[in-house]
This record gives sequence, structure tokens and C-alpha cells, in this order.
Amino acid sequence: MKTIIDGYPYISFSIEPQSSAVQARNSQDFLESLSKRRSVREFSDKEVPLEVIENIIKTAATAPSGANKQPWTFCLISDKELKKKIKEAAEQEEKESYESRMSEDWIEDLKPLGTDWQKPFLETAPYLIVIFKRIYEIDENGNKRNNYYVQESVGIAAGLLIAAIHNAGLATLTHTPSPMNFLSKLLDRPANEKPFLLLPIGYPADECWVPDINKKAFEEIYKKY
Ligand code: IYR
Repeated sequence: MKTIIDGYPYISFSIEPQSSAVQARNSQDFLESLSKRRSVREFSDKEVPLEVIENIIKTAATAPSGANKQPWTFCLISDKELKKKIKEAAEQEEKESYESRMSEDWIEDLKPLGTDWQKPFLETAPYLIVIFKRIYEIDENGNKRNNYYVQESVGIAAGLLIAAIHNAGLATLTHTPSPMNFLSKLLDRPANEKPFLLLPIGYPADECWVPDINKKAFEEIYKKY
């Protein structure tokens, strides 16, 4: 059903009702599924159907955003040469970061995660997604129009992307080489876009180890009023 309110088009909306029992089961099932997600740093080179990856990106793009501006571009990389260039540039920045830019506290905090400047997964994983945030748009008169809540909007889309990757039985890592401007150059992105997050996507390697770390207890993160 469609109508016009204050001169703008609206469509009627409702959600298929669920019984409390079904709601409880669905929410529990979703919780159990997402609880099994782990950030993975050792990937298999096993291929993933492109259709699956594109569905995942379409899912991320359903995210809410400031004034519905959808201030994001998802760049998908499978080309081996380009993955190699990204790996080399990321490692160059990361080496510098680990060796001199990061604080002692930071290096200490990362020890349980076993990370270092080497990022072989950037070549091994069949796909890399680089999310760019679009700071502004150029309107039809050539004027800059700033987007709103860009950081929040793109962060929400990244969360949906990660959930969709997990739901498809795939693994990823939220990788933030710093600084990330090499990605703008290598991917030839326009000036209104800034790199936000780099995510390898694929299957975990046949032998894959992840840190034995836990999420905070519910009581620590929850305050009911
Ligand atoms: N960007 C670096 C360092 C790093 C920082 C944080 I905070 C992490 O949670 C993990 C790594 C890297 O990717 O190694």
C-alpha cells in the first residue's frame, strides 16, 4: 500500500508476528550462531562463489545510514597481482607501526592475539573487501554535500557484513593497516572516499589456530533500568 504524506511517498510496513516461543528460539539460535564467530588470520586459498560474496555485500548495504545517504563503497578484490600489491603495501606500513609507531602498551595488549607486521592472509584469502567511507557527495551543480554520521553508518554496515560472512559459513578479519591511504591509490578511489576497513574473506586454513580469548560476562556489559 502506498500513500503520500507531506508530499513524500510512503509504503505501509508491518512485521510478520512471531509467538514468544518462536521469538525466544530464533533469538537464541542467532546468538548461538554468532557466538561461534572468530576473527581468523590463517586462511585457505579455497575458492568461494562470487554470488555468495555479492549477496554478503548486498546484505551489508541494507544497513541504516544518516539521512539514508548510504555513504559507503565496497571494493572487492580477487585479482592475485592486486592482492599481492595490497599485501606488500600493508606490510610496509605495519612493519613501521609495530617497530616504531605503536605504544609499548599497545604492543603488550596485542601479545595474546599473536599479531605481527606480516599479513600473508592478504594474498591467501580468495577475496579482500575494502570498505570506503564516502565523506561527501558532489551534487548535480558540482557542489560538495557532506554526508551525516559517516563513521557510525559505515560501522553499522561493517557489522552486518561480518554477520553475513559468518552466516555464509565463511571467515573474516577486521584488518586496519595504518595508515590506509595506500588503498585509495591502489584501488584508484576518488577524493571523497577514505578507506575504512580491510577484510579478507574465505575459509579458515585446514590447520587454523585462534587465540583462546572470551567475551566479557553479560553482567559486565549489561545494565538494566
Ligand atoms: N593494525 C595492526 C595492529 C592491530 C591493532 C589492533 I587494536 C588489533 O586488535 C589487532 C592488530 C595489525 O593489523 O596487525
